[in-house]
Amino acid sequence: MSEHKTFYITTPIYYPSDKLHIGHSYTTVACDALARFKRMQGYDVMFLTGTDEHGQKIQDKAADAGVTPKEYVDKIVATVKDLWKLMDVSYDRFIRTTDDYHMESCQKIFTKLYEQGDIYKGEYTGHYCKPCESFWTDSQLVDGKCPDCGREVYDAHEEAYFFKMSPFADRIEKLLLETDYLRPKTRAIELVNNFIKPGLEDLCVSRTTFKWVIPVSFDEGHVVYVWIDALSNYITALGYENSRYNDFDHYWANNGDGEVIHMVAKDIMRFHAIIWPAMLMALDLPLPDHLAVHGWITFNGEKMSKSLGNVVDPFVLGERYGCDAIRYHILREMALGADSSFSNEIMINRINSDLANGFGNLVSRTVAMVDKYFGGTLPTERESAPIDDDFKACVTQLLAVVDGEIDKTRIKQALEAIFTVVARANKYIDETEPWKLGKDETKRARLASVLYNLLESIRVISALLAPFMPSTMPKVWEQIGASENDVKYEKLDKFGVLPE
Ligand code: ME8
Repeated sequence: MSEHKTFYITTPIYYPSDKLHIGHSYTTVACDALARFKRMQGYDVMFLTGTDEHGQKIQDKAADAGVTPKEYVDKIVATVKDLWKLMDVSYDRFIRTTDDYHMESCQKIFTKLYEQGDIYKGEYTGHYCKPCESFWTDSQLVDGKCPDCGREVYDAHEEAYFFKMSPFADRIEKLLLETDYLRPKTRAIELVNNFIKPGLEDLCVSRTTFKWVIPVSFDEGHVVYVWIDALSNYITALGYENSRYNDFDHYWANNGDGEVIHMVAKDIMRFHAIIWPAMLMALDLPLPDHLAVHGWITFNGEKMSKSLGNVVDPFVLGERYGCDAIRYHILREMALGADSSFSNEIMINRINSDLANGFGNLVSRTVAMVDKYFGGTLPTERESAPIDDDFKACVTQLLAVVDGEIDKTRIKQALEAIFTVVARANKYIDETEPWKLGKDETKRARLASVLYNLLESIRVISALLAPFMPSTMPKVWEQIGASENDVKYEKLDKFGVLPE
């Protein structure tokens, strides 16, 4: 891997209509773990998150609260930033769609698409779901209700601008079916069958009825309707069509020598799998490399959501269990594509079995034995045994396995691989029975070898876990006497790095 490869990763920009919950924390923490892993590998990383602040719903919420929309979102955005601090999220940039530079770029993008003929003026007739802020056509409704949340929709008619999607249908179909853009790819067929095969419908991209939005610069009374405003954040935040930042060529248009990944949940897959590529094609820009789509965190079988009100507050959990335990739990439970149900019980079991009994036990037993038998420093005299070879191989091969999973955005599988080696290390303790060796004066060299091998396995395991549990691992390094240098990426497929 070249030292200069770039890695750009984004979360969705969340609606600051209410406080965020553990579902939003999942996507953000998953992106954070990937960003940290890539930084550890030496990539030049840009990790973007932010908030999507316009729209009718926020306008209404602010009115209910008796404050201006800006006052309303400012307050929530402060809690969002507090949450990412609590969760140890190492974002490099935070975009707010109310930032001047974004609004200006978004207007320019809209105007450019209009002048090129990709956006035209027409009349909108359809149905609107307020909680989801989505417009639907007749054919998209399910039993006359919103296909996403199942609630009532309202009839809507008005003069509006449309983005012509059909010219891009073939390219999008190929992108979904023939490339590694969509992860997991199993969902590509469903998208193609539901949205592309029936004929890609033009997208309504303006409204006239609400005020808390970006105005269309060339037509007073029209405002940019959500998806152009929201999706363009991924490039305006790098400086596309603005002078606030100058990173667009570096992180986005750095063709072939960089990677761009968006992560979202399935609720907004369609926008990122179809509309966003179409916008980029119309703007004649390179496409992102991957769209990683995860399922929903559910609670009693239903999607956890602000509008359903069945949310788990990450602040409460964080204070009770600590941020790393929660990070570990959500990352370990959720696989790309599938839903994952949340309960305190599952979380506590997971923390007890993997973190306390598995990894915690490995570290505390090993460190206690080094103390008990050797006063904290191993003698240099050693004696290896054939049984060591398989164990060492397991440890030195782990890096390649984890790298492979991370490259495919398979975080759960990466953690599973690491915990297989945790179990293997605990098994090595049972096999070598150091407590018996400790009773026999003639076995001191053998005992020292066993404990050294265990310390080495902990060095590798903890370094690989650090992107997922960033605050705990430095404490482990202190306990095993590992320096910053010992836990560098280049040293994780080697054995014998800790000082003898
Ligand atoms: O959709 N399980 O914002 P949003 C897992 N502003 N992830 C969940 C989740 C759950 N129960 N609930 C929310 C928007 N999420 C738009 C996005 S992007 C250009 C614009 C996460 O506040 C998940 O990542 O409704 C989902 O896609 C996102 O929050 C939706 O956040």
